Amino acid sequence: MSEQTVIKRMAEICQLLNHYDHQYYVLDEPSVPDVEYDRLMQELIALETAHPELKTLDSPSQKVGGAALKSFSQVTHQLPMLSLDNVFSADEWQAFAKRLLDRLNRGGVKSTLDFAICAEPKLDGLAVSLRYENGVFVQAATRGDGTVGENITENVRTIKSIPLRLQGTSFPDILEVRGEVFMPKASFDALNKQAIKKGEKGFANPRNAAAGSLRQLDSKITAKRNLGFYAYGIGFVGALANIANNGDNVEESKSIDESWLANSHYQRLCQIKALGLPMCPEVKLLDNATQVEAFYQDILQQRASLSYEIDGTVFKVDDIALQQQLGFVARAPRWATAYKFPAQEELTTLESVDFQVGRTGAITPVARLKPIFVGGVTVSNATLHNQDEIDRLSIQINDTVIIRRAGDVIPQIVSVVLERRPENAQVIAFPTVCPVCQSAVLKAEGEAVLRCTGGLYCQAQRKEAIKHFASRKALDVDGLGDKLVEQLVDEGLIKTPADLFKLTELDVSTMARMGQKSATNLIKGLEVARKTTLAKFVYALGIREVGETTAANLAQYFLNFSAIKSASEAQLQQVPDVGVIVAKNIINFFAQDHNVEVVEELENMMSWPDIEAKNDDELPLKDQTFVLTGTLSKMDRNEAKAALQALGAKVSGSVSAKTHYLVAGEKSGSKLVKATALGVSVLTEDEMIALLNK
Ligand code: D41
Repeated sequence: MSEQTVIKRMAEICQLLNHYDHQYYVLDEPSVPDVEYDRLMQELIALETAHPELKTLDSPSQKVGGAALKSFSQVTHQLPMLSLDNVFSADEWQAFAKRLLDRLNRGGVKSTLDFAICAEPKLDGLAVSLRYENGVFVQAATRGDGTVGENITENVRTIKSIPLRLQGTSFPDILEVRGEVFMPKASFDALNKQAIKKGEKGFANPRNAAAGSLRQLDSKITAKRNLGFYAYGIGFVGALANIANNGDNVEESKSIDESWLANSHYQRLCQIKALGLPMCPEVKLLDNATQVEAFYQDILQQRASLSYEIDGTVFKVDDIALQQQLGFVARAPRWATAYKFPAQEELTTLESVDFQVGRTGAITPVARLKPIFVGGVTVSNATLHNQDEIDRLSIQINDTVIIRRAGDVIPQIVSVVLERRPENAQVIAFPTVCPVCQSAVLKAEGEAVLRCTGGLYCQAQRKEAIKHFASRKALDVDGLGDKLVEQLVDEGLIKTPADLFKLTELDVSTMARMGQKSATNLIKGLEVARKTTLAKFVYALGIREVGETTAANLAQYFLNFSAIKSASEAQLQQVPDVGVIVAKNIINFFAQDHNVEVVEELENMMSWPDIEAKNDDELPLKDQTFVLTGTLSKMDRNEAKAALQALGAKVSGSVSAKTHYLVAGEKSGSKLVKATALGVSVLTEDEMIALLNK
């Protein structure tokens, strides 16, 4: 690179970083994901290292963190607040550990990594310093640039978990506690729901919400925000001069300053905890560095079910004497590092949009993205849902977009970086006819989705209907996956679900890429699937908005299939969970000639027992609403659901104030958080089984 190019690139990066800083720290409106910011910063630092003569005094690399706002007074930290180094992989952690060892070895202190490590989740909040004098909370400051922060005393005073007076009597005159202020996930969700209700746009994530709440000039607003705090370390510790002047107290106050401090970081956290300050319950003291990877994996597993947002783990050499040996580089201690999780947000471009036709004819725009590694997987597609969503994002083809993949949640497009819209950006045009069967498309009043009107004439809808019919929760046809359904339809062997039962082994085995064994398996699977239950059969028909629960309710209410087929709209509405719309959908389904034909064929080829009427005393869980979440170990979720429903319980998919019980399996996530917040009774799997057996 020529010097001219370097100068130009550095200026470009500085301008971008300053711009992002302003958006992030001043306006609370982040415009690019953190990784993008970090990448630019790394690039700038690399260029500055290679060309020190080009480094400017006001370079963004010189201020880690944002400048203090004018409206808050400034606080100079008595001891600077350091920053944390990052590693992003097992290899990088190993390299960090090796550097640790080399340095300690050089000093002749340690030759193996056999020393304790304090392991902490890395909270995604804001670092603050709390100052206590004579046990009384007197000041709180943001980290700011590490040297000077903002005075946020009045706001921090409103955080319920932060004591305004320390417990006990054994503490130094002056004690600074460092930790992270954060907003619990449940509070964040509630706050955003409220904001959206009021037509405001809400915060992008819990960290921004915490930052926004701490930066309120009116602490009454902060007080309503339900912020949390976990201590991660100790800052300045010392004796008060005015007490030292005061005769008798001299000896006493000197006896309890630095000497109060334990010589282990973990013990120090416990000391702070004993004074009444919150300590993160997941913090663990590891015997040695070999346990680091396991802690990281363990916390990564727990991530979704923790009540607070984290973006990685932090590992610290526990022994303070070793910490002192290791010292600092620039602003970060050599004895600690963050070991971060893969980024959950990344930038990529929207290359094109395809339109998929679903089982009910809904036409869904699917974003084809330039493949991008995010949240631990490579993402190349994301749903755009419907026109409303496209309008909301104001997204166009060739736009730069932010993709988020958190945990096992399907990837979503969070927003568009409008300032990067290229000249060749193209408005996304919806099809005017069905892309599969060319039938007319229609948008029902009050609905956001566009639908193909082709019904079962549309090959896409037919395929989806058959896939649904054979799916696990429906007839669960062994040996019949989605790919095979597509092939059977494409080769003209089947047109309807009923055609499945007319297939012969010969038909199937002569198909392309089909072995004799698979053919035999499929025919066997179909033979087994002929015998089913009324509820599964009704569900398998794929009537719009008739899910498993509704199908089971219909079966339980009408007891046989003829009664369901011939029920009136009014009768249908007597069934639990069936409202006007679902009742109309059912009537509509049985009014279509092609459906009647297929259903009659199926009735002749399949069998299921009628259901015997139950009286109320056989339904001990009548009117009780259950929600299942997490992984159950003794029965599968569908079995549990069916068993609960058989006793009259309602099983719902989402937790609300009307939920009676949440059954929480392993790795329960947001539903458990919500249920706890709403005071819903939580049952373990064993407790549910006990209830079923009672
Ligand atoms: O949970 C955190 N975000 C966290 C942040 C943590 N668990 N420990 C931390 N430890 C430090 C040192 C090692 C410098 C005392 C930190 C931070 N620093 C930190 N947070 C923001 C800047 C630095």
